[in-house]
Amino acid sequence: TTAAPTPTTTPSGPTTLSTSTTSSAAGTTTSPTSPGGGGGGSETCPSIPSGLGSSVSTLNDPFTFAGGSKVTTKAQWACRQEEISQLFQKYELGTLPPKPTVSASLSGNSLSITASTGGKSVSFSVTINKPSGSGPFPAIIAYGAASIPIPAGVATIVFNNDDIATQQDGSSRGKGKFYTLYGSGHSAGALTAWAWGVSRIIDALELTKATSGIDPARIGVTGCSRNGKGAFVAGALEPRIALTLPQESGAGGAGCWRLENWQNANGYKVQDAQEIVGENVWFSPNFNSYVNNVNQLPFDHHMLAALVSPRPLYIMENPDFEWLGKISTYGCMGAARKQYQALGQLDKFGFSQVGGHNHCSFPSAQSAELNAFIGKFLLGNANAGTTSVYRTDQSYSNFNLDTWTPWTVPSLA
Ligand code: MCU
Repeated sequence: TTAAPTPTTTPSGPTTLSTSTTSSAAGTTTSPTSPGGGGGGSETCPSIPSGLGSSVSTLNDPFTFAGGSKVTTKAQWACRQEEISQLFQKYELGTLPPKPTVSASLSGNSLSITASTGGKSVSFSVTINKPSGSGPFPAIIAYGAASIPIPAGVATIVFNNDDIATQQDGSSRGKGKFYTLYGSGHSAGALTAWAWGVSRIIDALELTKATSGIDPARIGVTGCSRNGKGAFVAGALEPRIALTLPQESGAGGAGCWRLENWQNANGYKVQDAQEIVGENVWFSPNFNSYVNNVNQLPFDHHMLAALVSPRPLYIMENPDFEWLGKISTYGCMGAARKQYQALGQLDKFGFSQVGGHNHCSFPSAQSAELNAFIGKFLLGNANAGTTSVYRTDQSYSNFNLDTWTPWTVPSLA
């Protein structure tokens, strides 16, 4: 086995401003849209360099802006979240379009949603399975079908994500309703297109909240495996998601590209960036340019969790399937946890890796943790149990998280 590589630094490129912000020499004054709701208020955000910046072989420092300045406050964290979101969209996920015009109608347990923009429109519907009683209830949006047990008092909204963006194999590129609306050449990969779909479901729940019996302010999202990657990205790109529950998402979800490569260099057979872009259309075609040298990326997947923070996040992984990258997900989410630590929000972060079960079959060993997260953050029960979780049933003696995270964790004011 080899130790974590030493970071290499190359000078970063010229700092020009991103197109979506207004510039001044001093930086960019925005009220950060705060993908993760990390801060708030008005803050002068540093401008985002147009280039990739320094190559780094360890996990990128989430607390340093691409331009080099440090994140020391929660308001700056909100700026950094906006930067991280733009970088993810540019190099890996593809662009999340702005909100289209949305209309919605309820018929029984079916919620029909129409999204229109640029003279085109698409419609899709989701099924709402509600507990008995009048509500309003919190709800969990399940990609495909829920493969976690949903507790009493919580509705399930079944989202046919494949209808929005197909994920058959490489030939699915540009297929599905998202691409009907935005064009088959749109940069978004399927994960981004599905997150867009989740946002439209929440738009529709806001429009119908007087009659739906669902509280749009208490929405969770889940999915397993490929759909777990999807649930994670939805939580990252949609700040109205109150609880993000990715299950066995593995590479492209809870795993880090750099750690997957490290595992493979140490004799494992783990899904990595090069393989993943050939297998399916989850990512933007723009990502193809970086899969042979992931050290160029100005982020890794611990920073997908940065976008979710400080909103609650509970990640379930299964170490029995080597392909998922058990050390990668454990290490990557260990780095993710440091971001919640910096925010003083460790009780909103859970990572739990427990084996002894099939892929996407929820083990009872995780029930107390899952119920604590759903109880506390969707049902409003403060005494639902402990939600500060970082757990594996494995032992990784040759893995040292600190060598992979050679940055200081600030206490953000
Ligand atoms: C863990 O998610 C994926 C994985 O990325 C793929 O390589 C594999 O083919 O399928 C997994 C999955 O979605 O299983 C249902």
